[in-house]
Amino acid sequence: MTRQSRFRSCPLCEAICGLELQYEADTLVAIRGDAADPFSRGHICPKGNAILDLEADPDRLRMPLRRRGSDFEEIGWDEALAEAGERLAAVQREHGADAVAAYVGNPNVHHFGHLAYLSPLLKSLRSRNIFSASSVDQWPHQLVAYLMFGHQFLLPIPDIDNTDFMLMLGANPVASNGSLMTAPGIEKRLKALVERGTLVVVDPRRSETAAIASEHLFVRPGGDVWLLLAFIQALQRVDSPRLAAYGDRLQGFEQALAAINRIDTSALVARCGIEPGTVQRLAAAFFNSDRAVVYGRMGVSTQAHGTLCQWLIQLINVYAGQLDRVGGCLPNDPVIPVTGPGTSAGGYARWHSRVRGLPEVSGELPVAVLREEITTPGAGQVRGLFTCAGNPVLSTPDSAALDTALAGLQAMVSVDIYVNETTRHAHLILPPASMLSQPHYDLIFNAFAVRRVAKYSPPMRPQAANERADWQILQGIAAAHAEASGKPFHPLPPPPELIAQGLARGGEISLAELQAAPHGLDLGALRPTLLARLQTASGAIECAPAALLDALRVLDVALLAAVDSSALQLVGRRHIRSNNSWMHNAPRLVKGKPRHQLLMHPADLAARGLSDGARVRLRSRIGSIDTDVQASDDLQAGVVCLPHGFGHAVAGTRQARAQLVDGANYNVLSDPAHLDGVSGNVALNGVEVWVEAIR
Ligand SMILES: Nc1nc2c(c(=O)[nH]1)N[C@H]1C(S)=C(S)[C@@H](COP(=O)(O)OP(=O)(O)OC[C@H]3O[C@@H](n4cnc5c(=O)[nH]c(N)nc54)[C@H](O)[C@@H]3O)O[C@H]1N2
Ligand SMILES: Nc1nc2c(c(=O)[nH]1)N[C@H]1C(S)=C(S)[C@@H](COP(=O)(O)OP(=O)(O)OC[C@H]3O[C@@H](n4cnc5c(=O)[nH]c(N)nc54)[C@H](O)[C@@H]3O)O[C@H]1N2
Ligand code: SF4
Ligand SMILES: [Mo]
Repeated sequence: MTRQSRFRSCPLCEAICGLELQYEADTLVAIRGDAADPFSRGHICPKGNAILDLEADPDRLRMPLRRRGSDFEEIGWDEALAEAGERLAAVQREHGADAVAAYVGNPNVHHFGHLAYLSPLLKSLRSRNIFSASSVDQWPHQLVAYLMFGHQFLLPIPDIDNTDFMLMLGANPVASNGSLMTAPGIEKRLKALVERGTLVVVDPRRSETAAIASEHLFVRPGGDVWLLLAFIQALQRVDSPRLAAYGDRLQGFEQALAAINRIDTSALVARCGIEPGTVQRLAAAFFNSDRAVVYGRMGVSTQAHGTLCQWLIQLINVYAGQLDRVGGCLPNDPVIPVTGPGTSAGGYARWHSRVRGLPEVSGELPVAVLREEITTPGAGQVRGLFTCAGNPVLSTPDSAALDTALAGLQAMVSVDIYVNETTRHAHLILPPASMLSQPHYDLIFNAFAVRRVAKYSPPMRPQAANERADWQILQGIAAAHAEASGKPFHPLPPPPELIAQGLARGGEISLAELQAAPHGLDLGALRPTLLARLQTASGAIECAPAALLDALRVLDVALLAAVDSSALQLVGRRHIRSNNSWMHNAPRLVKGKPRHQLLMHPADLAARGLSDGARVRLRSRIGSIDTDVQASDDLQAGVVCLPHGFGHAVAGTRQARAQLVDGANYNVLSDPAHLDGVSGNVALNGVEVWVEAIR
């Protein structure tokens, strides 16, 4: 049979690589990187190939399931959509709008049909209890962009291909392929940077990225805020001529510097493990580079001072004149605008969670409170849950308690392709058709890309009669919910029309032009647009938001060393063959040596009489898991490292291969009270743990 190549972008991670999918009739038979994609130029990682496994997976749901006792029965689409809407509406009729919560997971941003059609459903629900994976991830980035630039998506992207000096904190793009910097084939880009300039990585582990960097600095988990404060203090030894370029578009800069200068950073080594001399050397090197950027990601966001860290990072870039400058960091201005008129600028503290009173960010509450909102009685208690492409039982804190709480819900409706740790609690599961049968445009990742790029992905194969597209399911539930609640419902047009409308808003390129370029278009490098696009009330960059000055004032003055000396600090890691919690059913990705182990420094092993390979119990303040240790010199002593997304051996799931994968759930240990104080983002990293042998 003849093979035909079809092209689209990969929906599995931020890198949005171009894929060449080879079909025989409408059967997918092979995948490779699309060499003609001007952005990814043939790059592909093991996950991209594992789409073959996802497509063929016998455990993948094809029809809706309805709970019957402890099992599920298959039902038809019309019945499933009507029942989903009615069940959620019934809870709200009895207990009020806030009694239904929603949790929206990471894959939503990778599918146009999810992202664009979720909002009518969430609007119909009108609940304050909206949660997402953003509050175990990038909230500090969004909040700082909102407070400083007036829009949550005015995110400065490091100009990785044009910079000469990059200070990278808490990111491991060689394993993660990027993140808030869409840069396919990033390892090559970083190696090129190391060849022409300097890449300094700050991480408690000598990560895969640290291993290829010009320099690696071990930092104490959660200690970066001190490093960044000392860095700004050191920078000020030199006047910055470039600062003047911002003119009156800079508000509160002197005030921010004064607040920073009041902080005593003399105990730097005790606080973050880095010598003051090192900081001074780096600050000088950064300042003396014509094109330089500081970038911080997961490791500095999902920790106790996430928002302060992201703020200080932007202030450093401003001080050196590198914000909105080629070779520094600049927001992308994508062909479908994500900022400006008609977009949601974000928000902060417009309402608070019922039980703990934590502030809203960008219209959502922190997922750290989901469990308590379900289990704490009273008016507004959550009794129903809608999840879409999310697995909070493995991905969010206090997992064991959340797992129990989900089992007690009055109604739970999930849009998902698997019966997994979370959806096994649902009363209804509605599985969208394969993304390969759907049109796609990357609304978000084009906006975070290191170049101005655009690509329209058409359906790779027709949608079968018994399949429903993601957008049809979300729209179907929204319509049924509206009808059951006596509200009007206005459907959106199908995806291609909506994409065309978005492109028309940008006014740069049409859908027809994109359709004529199946490998995508490269429209050039990042360009300075931030100053012209600021959405703050003052029209200037707000350098001294009150919430951040307050947080700086109360920055913990107690030295971390005062804590229990037998405790270790737990941090996470990603692997090139992992995708959060949900691709462990793909044989291509799970073959080979196990990767779930707790990495531990030999000195920490010896101090506990443990040897490499031992079975151990890992305890935190709120939970404990059993796992295997592996000795590693790549860690600082006192820090242990465990990947998240494991813990599949539980009853009631339907993922036969994943069930056999070794590894326990990290988030049984993560503490819903250990948060970034400003945003409420969970401090997944730097969790205090104790390790003991299992006898
Ligand atoms: N300890 C620790 N915890 C972490 C992290 C960490 O570093 N350490 N990382 C955090 C981060 S950054 C994130 S983004 C979150 C992710 O948290 P989540 O988004 O909650 O979890 P995922 O593992 O991405 O689960 C995705 C879900 O979507 C389903 N799915 C996959 N494809 C589709 C599809 O096309 N349609 C639908 N409807 N469903 C689909 C999968 O079956 C799975 O149920 O985890 C966070 N949790
Ligand atoms: N292969 C693979 N790729 C992925 C994913 C995946 O699961 N697997 N997930 C995707 C998702 S949803 C996201 S959000 C991105 C995340 O992508 P990245 O932001 O690159 O995240 P990580 O790979 O978790 O790297 C975080 C690093 O921070 C370090 N760290 C921990 N605590 C601290 C600290 O206190 N200070 C400092 N300076 N560093 C610290 C960790 O050791 C780790 O090396 O990756 C995406 N890409
Ligand atoms: S790097 Fe990301 S986008 Fe590229 S093939 Fe791998 S999973 Fe897909
Ligand atoms: Mo993420």
